[in-house]
Amino acid sequence: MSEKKVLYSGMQATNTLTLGNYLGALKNWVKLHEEYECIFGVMDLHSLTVRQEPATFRKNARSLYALYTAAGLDPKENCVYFQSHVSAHAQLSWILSCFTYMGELSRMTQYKDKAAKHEDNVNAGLFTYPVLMAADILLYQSDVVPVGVDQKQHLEIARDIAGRFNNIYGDVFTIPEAYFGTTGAKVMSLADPTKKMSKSDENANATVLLLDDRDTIIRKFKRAVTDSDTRVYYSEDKPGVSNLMEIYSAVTGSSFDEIENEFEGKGYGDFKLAVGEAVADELAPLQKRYDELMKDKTYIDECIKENDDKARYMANKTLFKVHHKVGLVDLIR
Ligand code: ATP
Ligand code: LTN
Repeated sequence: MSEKKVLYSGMQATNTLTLGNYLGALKNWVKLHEEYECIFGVMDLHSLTVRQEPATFRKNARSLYALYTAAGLDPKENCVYFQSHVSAHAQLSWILSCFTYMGELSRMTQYKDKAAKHEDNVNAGLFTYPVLMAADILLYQSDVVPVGVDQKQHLEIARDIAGRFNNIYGDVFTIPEAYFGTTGAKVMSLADPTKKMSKSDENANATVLLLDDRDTIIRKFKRAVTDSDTRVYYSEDKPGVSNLMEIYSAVTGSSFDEIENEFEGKGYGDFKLAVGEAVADELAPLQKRYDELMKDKTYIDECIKENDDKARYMANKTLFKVHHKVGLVDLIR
C-alpha cells in the first residue's frame, strides 16, 4: 500500500447516470488518484433496497463500470470494483449492525424519504442501508470520502459507529472525513429547478442522461423550465436560468460574469441552445469511449477481476482484524 491517504466513494447501480452525477461527482473523481489511493465501488448491494428487474439491473451495473471508466476513472490507476464481489462488505455490515442503534437509524432522512416513496416495500435493507455504507468505508481504512450533501448524515453515522467500536476494542478503524475538494456543480432538475436532478426522477424531461444522444440533449435543454425573464444573469430568485449557467460554467470553465457578457442582448432561446450544444460536446468523447468499452468485454472483465481481487485483499485484512477483536474464532489457515 502506498503512503497516500485512502479515498473511497461510489454510486448506486440504479438507473443510468445523469449530468448531475457526472458534474457533481464523477468528473471530479478523475484526478484524485494523483493525490490519494482511490477506491471506487459500483454499489450494487445498496441498489437492492429498491426492487430491481434482474436483467436490467445486471446491465446497468456493468454499464456503470464502463461509464466510470469512460469518464476517465482509469481502472489501472484506481481500484474500481463491484461491492457485491467482495463478501467482506456484507460480513462487516452484520457485525456493525450489532453496534448501531435503532434510534439513530430511524433518524436518517434518506430512510424517511425512501420509506415514504416506496410505501409498499419498506424493507429492513432500506433501514440498515447506512450500516452497509459504513462497512464500505471502514473496510478500506478510508481517510476521506467525497459525497454530496445528501450523504453527509450517512458519513456521520459511519464515523459514530467507527468511534464506538474503537472505544471498545482499540484503534481498529480509521475515522473517515467528508471530502470537499473542488466543489462540483449541484445540478438541478430541468423540469423543476428547485429540485435536485436525480436519476430516479420519473419525468424524462427533468434529467439529462450521460448516454442521451446529441439531439435529445439539445431538445431537453430547449425545453428546460426557465423563469419569466429573458436576460441571462445569475440570481437566487431565477433558479431556472441560474441552473443552466451553473451547468454551462461547469462544462466550459467560463465564470458567471463571462457568461453574462457572452449572452448580453441575446435571449433565453440562444442561451439554452448553447448550453445544450456545450453539454453534448462535453459528453461526445465519453459516449464514444463508452461504446468502445462496452464492445471490449475482455478488457472490462480483466479490470473487474484485477480490482475485485485487490479490494478483497484490503477488505479481508480489516475484516479478519475485526473478527479477532470481537472474539470470533480465527480462521485456520
Ligand atoms: P437516486 O435518484 O437513485 O437517489 P441520485 O441521482 O441522487 O440517485 P446518487 O447515487 O445518490 O444519485 O449519487 C451519486 C453521486 O452523485 C453522489 O456523490 C451525489 O452527491 C452526486 N449527485 C447526484 N445528483 C447530483 C446533482 N443533481 N448534482 C450534483 N451532484 C449530484
Ligand atoms: N449512498 C451513496 C452511495 C454509497 C457510497 C458508499 C458513497 C454507498 N456506499 C460509500 C460513499 C461511500 C449514494 O447514494 N450516493
